[in-house]
Amino acid sequence: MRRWMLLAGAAAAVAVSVTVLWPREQAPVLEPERAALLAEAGATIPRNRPSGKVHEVELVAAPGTVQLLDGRPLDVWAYNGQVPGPTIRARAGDKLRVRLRNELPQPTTIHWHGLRLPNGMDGVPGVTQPPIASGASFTYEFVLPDAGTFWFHPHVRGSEQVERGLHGVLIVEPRDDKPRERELVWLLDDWRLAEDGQIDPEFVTRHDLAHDGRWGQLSTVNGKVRPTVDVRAGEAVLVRLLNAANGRIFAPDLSALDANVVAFDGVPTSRPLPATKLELAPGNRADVLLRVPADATGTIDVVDRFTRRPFVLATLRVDGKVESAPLAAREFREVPAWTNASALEPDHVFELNATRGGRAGIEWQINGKAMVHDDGHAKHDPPTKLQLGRPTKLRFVNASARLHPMHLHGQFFKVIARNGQPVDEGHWRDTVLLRGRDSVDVMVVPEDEGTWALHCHILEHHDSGMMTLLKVERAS
Ligand SMILES: [Cu+2]
Repeated sequence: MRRWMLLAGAAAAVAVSVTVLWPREQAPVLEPERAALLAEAGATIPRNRPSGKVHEVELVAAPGTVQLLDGRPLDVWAYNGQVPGPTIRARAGDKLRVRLRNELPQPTTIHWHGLRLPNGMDGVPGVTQPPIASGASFTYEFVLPDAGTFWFHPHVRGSEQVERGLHGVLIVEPRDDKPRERELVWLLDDWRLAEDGQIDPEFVTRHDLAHDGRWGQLSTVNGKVRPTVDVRAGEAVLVRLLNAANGRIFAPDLSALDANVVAFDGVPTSRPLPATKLELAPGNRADVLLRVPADATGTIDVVDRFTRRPFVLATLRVDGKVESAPLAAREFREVPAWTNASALEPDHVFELNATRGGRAGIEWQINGKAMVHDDGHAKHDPPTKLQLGRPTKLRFVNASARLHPMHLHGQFFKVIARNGQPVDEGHWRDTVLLRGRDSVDVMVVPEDEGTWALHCHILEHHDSGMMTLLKVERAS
């Protein structure tokens, strides 16, 4: 414990260059209780200033064949012929410029999951950009304000395109070059295969919609079933975990290791949070700093325990030993407790439920409305309006018995209550899991203008209508 406290002390000394969010004349005018919430420490998350550097990437989305799972040839759709797609590593403050060429038999887009970026670069077809037709190209370009673990994937027919293999990790490195622990990137996914061993081409089935989306019979780490990863006794390793599955929730058990979550959904936590009940819904990321015990030998299995049938996700093989060096200093972030917000009435309530309708007979809705958009053309009602800079309380009410990981584009939010009980998770999120009949309150300070998607990240629920729009604008 003492070691962490020392680290937290060191963390305060890590300099972050930030931009002022609003020029004084544009600062939001707020009633006193909201102004107090905005004034709470950490209520807005600082951004790295633009560095002036550009990081260029070429991506081609196309059908292909890869050696995956147990090494068999598998027909996929892939970025640059790889599943997972190429890991993009850029630096906070740099501009990322990605030229995407669509060689798929369908239109596509890329959504940059968890990033704070200009609305026009968010990749939501029919809302922030037209879908990119087969054979066409589009260039995404934006500054990376936050160091952390993010990912990218299509926002057109995600239930098919993400499942067929279109997804990749975006790691934004901190601005400084300080030495850090060895890193592992673990993209978690699952696969529903047909009898011929290929990806089952029945997407968004009635069964998927009546349940928690498409759950496959094979789970993988970076496309491999139960990989073995070499570690050394006494070694500290940062594992960047990401759930890219359509529907499956992962709960990796890291209790055999001294493991702490140091960032969640791309933002540093307020302090190291013991990774004892780690749960990753589709879209979630957790950076876990773990220490292999100094006396470890043989192998250590990392077991998934979300369902009643635990299975081994990956095996660590202890090969050699190192002197346990002190952990590198890292940045933690003040996260507002926002305890005074529990008494506030929610500004907006989103009820989640299903009804009969749609192509497969079940349609998922938010407040009684399905937003159908799977062909890349969105039909929707006027968006819910949020005021720029105003701490806003959103309530999700799950009127169904199914799971719904709710994802908000372009902003981070904090969970402040679950089923009426105040909660302080100690970290920000962009995706929060609701179990059946759950009610969850979150606070968000919208900091970027534009029309942002709010949807269930179970891609079958999403593609059958479980999405709505929030429009962030300045008070007039
Ligand atoms: Cu859902």
